[in-house]
Amino acid sequence: MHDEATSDAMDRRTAMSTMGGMGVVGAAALGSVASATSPRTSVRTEEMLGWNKQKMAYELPELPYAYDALEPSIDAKTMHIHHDKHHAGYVKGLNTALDQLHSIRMEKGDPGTIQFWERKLSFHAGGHFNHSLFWTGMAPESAGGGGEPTGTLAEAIRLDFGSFDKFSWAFQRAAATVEGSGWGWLVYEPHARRLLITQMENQQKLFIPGCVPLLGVDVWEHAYYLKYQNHRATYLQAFMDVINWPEIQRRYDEARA
Ligand code: MN3
Repeated sequence: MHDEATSDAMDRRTAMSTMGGMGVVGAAALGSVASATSPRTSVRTEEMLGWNKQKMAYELPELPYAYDALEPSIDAKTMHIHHDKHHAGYVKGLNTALDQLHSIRMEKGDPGTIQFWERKLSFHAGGHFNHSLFWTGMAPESAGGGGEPTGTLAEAIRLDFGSFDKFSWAFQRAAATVEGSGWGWLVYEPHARRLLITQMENQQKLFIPGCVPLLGVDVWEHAYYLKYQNHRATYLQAFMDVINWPEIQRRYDEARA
């Protein structure tokens, strides 16, 4: 949609450092998506990120539930377009960027386009990893989606934000006020060993390097406009009803291991 213009405006240095942060931690966070309550308990990292070693390319992972499973919070039509078109587009863009950079290294491309393709790489890799975390970070209410976290994650949220309600408010406000297209995140900051709420613009900008993404909500208009139009805050409220807290707890445990 706005992918071309917005991604090109990015500083390459930011792109690469952010890419490194999200790439590594994104993959780590997806390391063992399987959990006792996850609908697909045998999913491994390679399957989740759709990395095909034979083809040396990424493939679009399937949704871990039916397209209409998150109704009424997220409608089936939005899920179809979002997953099959938008997420698929990021996977395609990521593979194209990797191919182009490979060609340049093989002296079959124009070295003058390296900055262009590095920016594409950062943007589309961010898009692919973000969405992979997004789908698996949600679950139908019938499968335990929504409610509040329990255990060590609940304790950490109380410690770092005061209470679950204060966290919920701050997380929704941060996501609601992302300028333009982007994401709201709950992340683990490994140096202070604490939780942070952060904003992300586009698919990668503003993300703090080293932080481990735990819970992300997509606030690009394509994520909510069909059902909620311009009411981003209402969409965010509904998103809280389908958060897969056992999976977020699992990522939190993995980040601290
Ligand atoms: Mn999206």
